[in-house]
Amino acid sequence: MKRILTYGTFDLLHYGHIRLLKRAKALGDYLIVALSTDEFNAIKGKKAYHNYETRKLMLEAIRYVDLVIPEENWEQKINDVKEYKADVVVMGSDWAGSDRFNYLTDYCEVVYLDRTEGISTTKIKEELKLQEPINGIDQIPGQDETNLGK
Ligand code: C2G
Repeated sequence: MKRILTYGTFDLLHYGHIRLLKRAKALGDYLIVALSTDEFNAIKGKKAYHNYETRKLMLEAIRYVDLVIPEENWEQKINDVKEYKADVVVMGSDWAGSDRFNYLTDYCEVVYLDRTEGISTTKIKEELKLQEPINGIDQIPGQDETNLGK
């Protein structure tokens, strides 16, 4: 059984995350996601919209994910690779060549998959800030003001 390990915050889950997880799982048989805790996010200078438990719940609902473990610091990766017998660590290409991951090649294969362009948690947050508040009535296509409530 080929075991894949990946790391991330996975806040406001979007199709870039899903595509990464799908392609990571396709490299093996078992996918472990080390999910950044809220405390580690603070160290990374990130504040997730959803807390760790919620982000974990959402990841565990994804068919490609077999196990979610906490990512609590930058230094745990070698132990994770050994403890979970990971054959491959997979990250998106924004991490390609990073000192945070390249040293792991002494312990396992390291694969960087193309990052999905056009989507990010930051983009979602920024664009939501610009949106007009929804008026609370979901307009059914073709429905106009005259027949509301009939
Ligand atoms: N990702 C992607 N395409 C996007 C957005 C994200 O492929 N449009 C990938 C990232 O490259 C990463 C994973 O999805 O591999 C999770 O992304 P983040 O939640 O932003 O994770 P990050 O903050 O990069 O945390 O120790 C490493 C860190 O925990 C990684």
